[in-house]
Parts: sequence; structure tokens; C-alpha cells
Amino acid sequence: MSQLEALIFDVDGTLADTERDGHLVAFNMAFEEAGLDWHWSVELYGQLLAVTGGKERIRYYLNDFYPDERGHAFSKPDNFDDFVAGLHASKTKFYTQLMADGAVPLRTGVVRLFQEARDAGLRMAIATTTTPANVTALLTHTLGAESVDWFEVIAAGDIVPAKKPAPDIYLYAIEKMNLKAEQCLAFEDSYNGLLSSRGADLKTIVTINDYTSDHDFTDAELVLSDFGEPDQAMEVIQGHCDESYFNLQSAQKLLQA
Ligand code: XBP
Ligand code: MG
Repeated sequence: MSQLEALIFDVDGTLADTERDGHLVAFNMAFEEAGLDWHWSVELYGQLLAVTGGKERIRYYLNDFYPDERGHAFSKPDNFDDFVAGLHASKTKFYTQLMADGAVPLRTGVVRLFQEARDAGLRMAIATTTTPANVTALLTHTLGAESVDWFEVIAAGDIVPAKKPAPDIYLYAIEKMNLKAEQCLAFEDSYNGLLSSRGADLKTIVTINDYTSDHDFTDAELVLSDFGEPDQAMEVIQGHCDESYFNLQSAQKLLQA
């Protein structure tokens, strides 16, 4: 039976509810700055989230959702890859500024779980589709610059050839830590994220959010409303947890179940 050695966290939707009030706002700011008449609604963005990765999502939008109802078609420029990369870099600039402005707080129980893990000498890593700059911005502006060092590995964005739902980002993280999947737990918020962590054979705890509450989490060990706090019980949506809030005891029991 393996001893729990590391917690591996997804970022967007798991550490913080960044999609609606962070990424979506930043995408629309980038489109406006580029003089494009694209504007993604909260509802449309929920559909576009089926594709992970901001650059990939822009392409998905143009391929599957354009021309829009006004019949406007978009003629791709010759250097289309550069165009998308430039638009995404602009979006990342706006996103990191939104994080600096405190646009999105960390979710319930996240700071407590980080502190418990650090107090127990448990190793931590991040496995995310977003960019390293976005991870640094979120951590720095919610926990302080030194919090970036709490994570032994920050596996993010284009560092792997295939983004979630491919397992690459989780495989990269556990390989860098020289650990086996059975020594770790993954924390996710979405179907694509769960496919990725399970593809790396990681037992996974899911905390849902408005965009993912209807996703298929059959393969998760536990599905929760959030991690809860001692004075704010979490809701267990799937699976079993003895504690009223998710803590290291819960984690250890799940790993050894
Ligand atoms: C979520 C994603 C990311 C963000 C946008 O990442 O799929 O693409 O939506 O960020 P995760 P970028 O849940 O794995 O943290 O524009 O930087 O990709
Ligand atoms: Mg996520």
C-alpha cells in the first residue's frame, strides 16, 4: 500500500474559478484590442471550454462557430499561427493584469489544504493547461511571490506536446518528481482534466464549478462542491468522505482505499 507523497493540482476551476471572471474577460479584451468584432458570451465560452488551451480554443471558435449569426466570415491571414499566438499573448497580458487586480480569489479550502500539506512535508505540484505566466500571476497575487516555490513542479501549457485530456501534463509532473502515480493524488474540476489525470493512472478528487457541474466524473474517487473548511462543510456529490471538509486524513484514506 503506497504512502501519499504528493498532491498535484490543476489550476483553472480547481484552485480558483478563473474561467468566467478571468480568462473569458481577458479573451474579450484581447479581441477588442485587436479590433476584432468577436465577443464571447458566458454561454458560448462554456461551449468553447470543450477545447483546452487558449490558442486551441481560438482556432476551435473560428473553425466551428464562425461565421457568426450576423454572417460575418473571417478570412484567415497568411501567418495564421502567428496571428493566433499574438492574440493569445495579448490575452495573457490582460489575464495577468486581472490577477494583479485581484479579479479571482482562491476557492474554499485551497489555502488551508496547501498549508496542511506544507506542515506535513508533503510535496506539491501543478499540472495545468494554462500558461506558466498565468499560474505565477494567480499564485503571486493571492498568496505572495514565495508561494510559487511551494510547488516542486509547475507543469503548464505548451511544455508538453498534447494538452488535456491527454495525460502528458500529469505524466510530465510525476516524472519530474520521480514518483509513481500510486504515490500521488490529483485535483481537478473538469471532464477533460479528469481524463488527463486518470490517463496518468492518478486517483483524482474533483471539485465542481458552474461550468463543470454536469460533466461525467464517474472515474473520480470523490466529487465535492469544494474542499470545505472546519466551519463550512463541503458537499460530497460522489464517493465517500468521513470528514466534513477535505484534509490530509481524507487524502491518505483515499489513496489507500
Ligand atoms: C484550463 C484551460 C486553459 C484556460 C485558458 O486549464 O483549458 O486553456 O482555459 O488558459 P486547466 P490559456 O483547467 O488545465 O488549469 O489561455 O493560458 O490556455
Ligand atoms: Mg481545470
